[in-house]
Amino acid sequence: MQTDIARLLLLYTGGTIGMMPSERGYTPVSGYLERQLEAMPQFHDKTMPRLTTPPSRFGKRIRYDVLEYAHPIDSAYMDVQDWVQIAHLIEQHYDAYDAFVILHGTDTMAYTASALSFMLEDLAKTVILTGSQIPLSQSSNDAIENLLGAMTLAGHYEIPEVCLFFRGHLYRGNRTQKVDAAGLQAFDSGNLPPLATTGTHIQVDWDLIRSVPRKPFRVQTITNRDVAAVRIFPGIRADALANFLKPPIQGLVLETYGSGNFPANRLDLMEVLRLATERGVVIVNCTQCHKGMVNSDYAAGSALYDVGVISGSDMTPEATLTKLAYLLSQDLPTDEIKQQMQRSLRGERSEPQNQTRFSFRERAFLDSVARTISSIASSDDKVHLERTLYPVLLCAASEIGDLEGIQRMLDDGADINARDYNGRTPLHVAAAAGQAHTVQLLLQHGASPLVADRSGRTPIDEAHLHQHPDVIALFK
Ligand code: ASN
Repeated sequence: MQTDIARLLLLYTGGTIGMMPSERGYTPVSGYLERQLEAMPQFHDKTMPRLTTPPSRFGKRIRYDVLEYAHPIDSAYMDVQDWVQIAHLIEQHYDAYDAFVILHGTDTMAYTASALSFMLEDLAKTVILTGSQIPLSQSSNDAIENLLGAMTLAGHYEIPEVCLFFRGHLYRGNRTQKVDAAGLQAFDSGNLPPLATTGTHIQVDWDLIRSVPRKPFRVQTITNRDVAAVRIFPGIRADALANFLKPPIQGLVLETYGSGNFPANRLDLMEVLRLATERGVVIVNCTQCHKGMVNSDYAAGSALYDVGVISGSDMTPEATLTKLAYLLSQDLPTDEIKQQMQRSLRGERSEPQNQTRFSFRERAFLDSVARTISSIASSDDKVHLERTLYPVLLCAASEIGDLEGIQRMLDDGADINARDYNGRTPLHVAAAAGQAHTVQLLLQHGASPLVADRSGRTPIDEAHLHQHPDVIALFK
């Protein structure tokens, strides 16, 4: 296997991971982290002139530079200007590196991840935030595992999103919340499964990962800090709520009970909300619960919409607050901000599903699309449709082992080595899914086991990675 090198920028902003004990408790120490990494064989191969990891089992090394905040901070000190600074650092170094890992304290990591996800527009590279609950300076820690996991994912996979990696799970950053003050499983993403998990092997859920944008990357900074969040509690005073909504506040995250319920019988509170929305304040209803979404199932919740509050669906308060700040930082009319708040911009909220959704995994769906293509008479349209759809359909059919469907598409002239948007061929997909009969069929029809996908992996690598001995045997 040839050794190739991924270039990674490791940005250290602070947090427990690089802290040392002091008289007043743990505190970040400048320069410590880089010195420490240089001395650790997992993070630096001493035969290499610059910070470089040893080759991974895919034969890839990660060469990285550590860029440290002038004064690394506890993430409780993070402010809007820090988010902007991080976004600008990524922008400055965007072309020089393949991926970015940001070391950050856990306390406000979910806020920074959410804010960055909005500010980094049309991001085409992997950005992963991580940190730890126990400092690297302690002999037993979660720092090594988290940092190594984040670097491995960033160095091997092209995941064009702002992610957060912790304790073996890669999450979409704007879906995360800190859920444990001291436990090592400190983060969770209540409304979206992890994008990837690491363990004996790495499992990436490509169906969840956003596709690479077509437009060039740019940074749109957050400059507006006229936003607030208020957690409703029984007995809340109307003037307390009114204080949260006073000018210059322009956006409020209203954290309500359960599926978006509010004490709607309290006319004093309802009046405060109505007056604020009439003034143009954007008030978004979010649940206090870690899982689930707001809806109009109860009268106690739907009354809010009558006074101009909008639904935050299943967004976290962290994502809602930073999204409000991001939208308010642009010169947009209030109606446009409200519309965008109710749409997914970076996968931070689930799209409404009032229509029946067809899954690419359903045989009947694949079959009907493939049949429609093959029945088209005009040759120009047909060639165009085939080129666009067959690679995706073939990959989908290979994942579920739909031999008949694959055969029909091949008979109809589909290219067996065509790639989907991740550069993966049907053979990659079948090998990863352990579909031995499909692998056999594809090989018989001349599929190549040696083509590399966008992350540099061949179908043979996939079979090894996902440990499918029957598929490995076929390749041999
Ligand atoms: N107070 C620390 C921070 O957020 C907590 C941590 O990183 N585990 O910076």
